[in-house]
Amino acid sequence: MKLYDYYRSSAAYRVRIALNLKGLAPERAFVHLRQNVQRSDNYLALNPLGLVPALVTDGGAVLAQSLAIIEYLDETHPAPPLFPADPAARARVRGIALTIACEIHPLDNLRVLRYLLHTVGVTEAQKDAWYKYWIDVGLEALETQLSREPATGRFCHGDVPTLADICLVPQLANARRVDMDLSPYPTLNRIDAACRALPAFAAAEPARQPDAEA
Ligand SMILES: N[C@@H](CCC(=O)N[C@@H](CS)C(=O)NCC(=O)O)C(=O)O
Repeated sequence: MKLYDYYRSSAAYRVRIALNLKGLAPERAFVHLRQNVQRSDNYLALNPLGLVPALVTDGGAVLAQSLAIIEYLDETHPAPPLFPADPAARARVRGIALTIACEIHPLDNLRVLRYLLHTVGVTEAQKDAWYKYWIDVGLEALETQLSREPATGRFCHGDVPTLADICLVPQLANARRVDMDLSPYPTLNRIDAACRALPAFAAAEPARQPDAEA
């Protein structure tokens, strides 16, 4: 397998965590997002979305979308499972993951921020406020949900890491990178700390990747 990755990509960070949990170490290629390599002819030929991550499977299929890639890894390498067994529990885990992957992350993607700055013409300060606003809206809802639902355990769902945690940790890392105040989210912070204490999560952190920059 080959993972197209970028250290600061939170969607790629999700896939790195899942690979580590599964004990998989594919070949890696690094796509420098701030230098716009995702829009190069070579990369677009591989992944017309122009986004990372992409995973080339052992069979040569090119997979895009981090959640689809993680489900593929879970189906092809079932241990340890990244979802609980019960259908309602699985839906809860997917719901938490999708709150992050659909309701927060796309609004703060690099291409959206660039559009706001260069086409809409907002100031840097307005762009930063946008970025933080959508993270806060999503995290507030997640904090309420996770703090009151009994299914929440040491991790987002029970005491074993799932896809929900795989999405939460990179999103909080993005928030910390822009110095957001995360104190209103004690449940999310507690789960984040429990995850980051695990070697699979720790080894996936942006600063520990071969393409990391200061
Ligand atoms: N929904 C996609 C999102 C992928 C995505 O947005 N990746 C970002 C990095 S986290 C990217 O490649 N951005 C490049 C850009 O915006 O130009 C997934 O989960 O894989």
